[in-house]
Amino acid sequence: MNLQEKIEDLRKRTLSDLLSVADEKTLNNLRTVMLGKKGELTEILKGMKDLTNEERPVIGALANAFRDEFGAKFEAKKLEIEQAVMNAALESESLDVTLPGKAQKKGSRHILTQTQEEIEEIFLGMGYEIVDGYEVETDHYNFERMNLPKDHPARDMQDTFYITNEVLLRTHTSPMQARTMDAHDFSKGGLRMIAPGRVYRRDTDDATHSHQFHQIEGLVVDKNITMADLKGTLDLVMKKMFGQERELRWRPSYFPFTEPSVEVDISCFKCGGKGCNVCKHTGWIEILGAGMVHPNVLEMSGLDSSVYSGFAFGLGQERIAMLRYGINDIRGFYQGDVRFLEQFD
Ligand code: FA5
Repeated sequence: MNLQEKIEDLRKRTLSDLLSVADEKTLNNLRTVMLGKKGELTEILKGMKDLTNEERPVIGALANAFRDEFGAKFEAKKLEIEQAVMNAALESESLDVTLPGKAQKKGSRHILTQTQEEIEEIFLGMGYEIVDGYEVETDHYNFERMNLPKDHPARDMQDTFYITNEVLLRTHTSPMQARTMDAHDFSKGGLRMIAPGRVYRRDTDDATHSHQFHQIEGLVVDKNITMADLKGTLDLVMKKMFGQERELRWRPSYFPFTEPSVEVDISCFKCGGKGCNVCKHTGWIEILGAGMVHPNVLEMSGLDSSVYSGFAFGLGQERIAMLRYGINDIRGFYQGDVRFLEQFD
């Protein structure tokens, strides 16, 4: 076979191979077999040097024409393959926009968090600062600085989870009274703060009690603070939370860290005051404890109790949420049941 025939033979084979190629890898292989370093056409072109002067331009022109023809057909085939790959991908990834969608569940803040933020908003509006406390507290701040020395019988009012003799889970947010008074610079003016947070008690869980719940502590200390300031403040806050028509009852009470002390009850949300299982047949639900800061508590923070006075209160956050939303079992807050929580989105 002379060179001219060899080129023609190679051309026929290659072009027929090109027709049947269906993927890019085989296509590239074909090009290497043809035009690579040791490719068939390359080998033919290498043999050109042995041709006569008359033969060389003829064979050269033939080889070049074939190379151009191959190049053009190669590119066309490549495009065809790419198109086919793209079409297959589009086909397999196609979306049926008429199918029903999957609804994304939207999270929301817990009802206790919403209640806390609402109360914070009211106090912020009255110029109070909001402070954070420690759930793991010392006996010193939880009890001693609250006028409850080690052997004080009133410690039994708050059954305690102790971690060591000196460290415990705080039973109330009141230790924040001592901590904020210690940190406050009274030469620059009085103190008004609320301290929301989680507290722990060895209480038996029932519809209105939990061993772990939330309180919001409030404290105002300045010169000339009186019981009237306490009553006015709590009246205003409770009416903002529950509406003007709700009844409040102020009862004399006892807390070692306030003198005098009061407990504030609100008429039962379930029975409206007639008596039921929620209010233990009294018609009232205790919602907060309060009083005038005991002189000992002020003195322990280095304040002169003949110059400074103050009021303090501790709100039960769950009780407030229960009253506002007619929830009759406190355990609902902690069980994470979305059917319960979704009602307050
Ligand atoms: C106290 O904890 C005092 N530190 C409150 C206080 C602060 C008085 C400042 C004076 C000055 P008491 O134990 O009554 O007080 O709790 C306060 C409120 O927390 C109660 O009125 C009630 O709403 C709520 N509470 C008490 N125990 C539980 C419980 N086991 N589960 C849910 N809420 C509770």
